[in-house]
Amino acid sequence: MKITNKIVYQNLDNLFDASPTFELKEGDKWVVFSDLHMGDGGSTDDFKTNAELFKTVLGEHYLKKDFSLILNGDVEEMQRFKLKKILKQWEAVYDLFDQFHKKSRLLKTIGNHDLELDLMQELPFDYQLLEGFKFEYKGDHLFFFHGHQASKKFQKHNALIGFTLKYFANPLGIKNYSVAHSSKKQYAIEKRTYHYSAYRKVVSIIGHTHRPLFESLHKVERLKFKIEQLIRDYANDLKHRTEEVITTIKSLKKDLKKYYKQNEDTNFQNYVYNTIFHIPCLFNSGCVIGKRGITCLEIEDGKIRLVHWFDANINKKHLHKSGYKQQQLDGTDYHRMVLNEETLDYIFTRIKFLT
Ligand SMILES: [Mn+2]
Repeated sequence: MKITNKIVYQNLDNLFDASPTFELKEGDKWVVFSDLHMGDGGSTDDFKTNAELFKTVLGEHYLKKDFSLILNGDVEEMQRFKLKKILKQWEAVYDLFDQFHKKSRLLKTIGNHDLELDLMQELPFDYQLLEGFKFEYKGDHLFFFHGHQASKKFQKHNALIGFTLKYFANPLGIKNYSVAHSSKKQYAIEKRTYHYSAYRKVVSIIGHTHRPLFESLHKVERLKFKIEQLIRDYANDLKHRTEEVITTIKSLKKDLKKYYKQNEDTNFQNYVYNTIFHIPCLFNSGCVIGKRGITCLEIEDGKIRLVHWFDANINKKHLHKSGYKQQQLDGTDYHRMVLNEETLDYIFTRIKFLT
């Protein structure tokens, strides 16, 4: 069976319709993490590197500030590790999840690396496991799902295996299916989700590709905008004519050039997904296992933010970037940096007028 884009869109539509809806109220605070890939704590456990950072940020920042928690898939790395070992190794993390579940709220979606959870008679935790869900905000919708549902390989696998056995992965090679390192696959998944979301006039929030997106913008565009903005500030306002701003512009330019060099195979023109208007309908929380730290999305007081958390001992150069809101977590060397921020009202207004 050939999987066409049309089939993928139909499946996303089915998922949208089948997903439960929760109301997002003006004062609600949510943080979205995805792709933790928790393992057994050994040398091949990708989660291990940022585990302390993650635990601290979750417990000392978000829990204390009364955020509710969204875990948007691939929390457990069950393709490579036994669930029992994961649960035991990261007991402290599961304790934190439990605290969110009891104190405020926790919503967890399934990813392609923890699909087997769906087969279990009884989950090892108290909170529900959803394939997707929606937030209704003033009549508009934010649609949360992990993102593998927009991949053709995954759809093909589902179609072949059928419903009851769809998650017995091994024989068809879905087991080692990972898009995190393939630029082309990442782009195809983003593009389909972008077109679907624009058509449906919703904001989709995914993970899966490990690539943070804000208003359907990839790092490349976000860096370009940031550089332009700093130059504009520098030219227009004397108080912005500082060494710090000059250093930041230089370092952002360097980042951008480096990125182009590392991804020569990629057509960056395509990052705007080939539509006449750019629709801010796709967001991606990135991942918890990033080399340079953790990215996440925050939804607070009607705003959405892309946030980067990092350890200043490892990523000193981030400390000197201006033009970004930064904040140190008390008693730690961990820093929170806001990469982008926008109101949901403005985002949905643009979606309404531009689609
Ligand atoms: Mn995934």
